Amino acid sequence: MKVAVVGATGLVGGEMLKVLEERNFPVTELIPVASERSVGKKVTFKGKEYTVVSFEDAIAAKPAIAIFSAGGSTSLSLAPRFAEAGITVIDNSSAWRMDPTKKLVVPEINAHTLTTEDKIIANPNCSTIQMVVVLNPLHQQYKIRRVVVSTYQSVTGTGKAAVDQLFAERAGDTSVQKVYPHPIDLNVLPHIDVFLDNGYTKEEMKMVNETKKIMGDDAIAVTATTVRIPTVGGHSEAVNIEFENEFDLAEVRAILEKAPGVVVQDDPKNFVYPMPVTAHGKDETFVGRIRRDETQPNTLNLWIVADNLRKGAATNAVQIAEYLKDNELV
Ligand code: 2RA
Repeated sequence: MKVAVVGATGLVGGEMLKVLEERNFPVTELIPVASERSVGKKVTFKGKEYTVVSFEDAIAAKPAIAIFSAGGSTSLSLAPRFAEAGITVIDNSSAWRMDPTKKLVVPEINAHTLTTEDKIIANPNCSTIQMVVVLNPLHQQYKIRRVVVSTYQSVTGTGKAAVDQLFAERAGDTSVQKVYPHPIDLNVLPHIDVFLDNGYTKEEMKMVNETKKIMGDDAIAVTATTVRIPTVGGHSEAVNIEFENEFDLAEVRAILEKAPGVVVQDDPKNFVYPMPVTAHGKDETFVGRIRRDETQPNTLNLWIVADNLRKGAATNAVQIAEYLKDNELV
């Protein structure tokens, strides 16, 4: 299958290439694509060098699938052009996520809704994906009423310049370009993406709105505080979940142990719980610190960690591509 990776020179684009390779996606021809200033650069895939081409050349090459990770404005202008050329776009930006005509897909939850008519498929926000893969199986069993989530997000979610800022600060180098309004090393920023009129950030509202759309239930109340921390391995989330129905803690554990894409790491006595350093580079979502909220009925506390460049971006996109291929939708 001919596959284009749009934004191939970025942090997520590079991870897309790695994940396509590791999962042995049957790429017969790889088309790395980027904006004019990166055309001609080289990327490596399966030990071979490929030259980055322009958007126009990529459309002319007619890949079956184009995985986009090139920012919202590029997606808004170019995804429809790829789609019109018959190319199925899997888009990692926020451009199409809340468009009611586009599906927002986490394969473990709603890939079964995809058809050949879906030419632009939205990949959700990283912090939303890792939360919903854990929430969904519990929602099926106990029906979620309300979720309160606080995140601890890796600088890799911002991109390479943010990783450079963190390590430059750590090395005492003040010459590096600053992507955050404050230092990030030895600091915590309660601020991800832009602030909106309601006092929340766009990242927080993504968690609220995308969760309802992916899980297909507008009645789930979600409130979020999203925070950037000086780590690179993945995003962590403290999640408080109130259910309509009673639950049994052993049954919760059993449900999560069986949940696709989820790994339970919950043995606090032996210091076993999910962490960014252990989730880094992995495709799964890790859950631990599974315990009852003792302050009110039917309420659970969890700690969820995933590599945001993997399940939060590249892995989820490649899993969508795998579903399309396996079900002959491309
Ligand atoms: C972040 N959610 O971590 C973003 C990346 N999509 O900033």
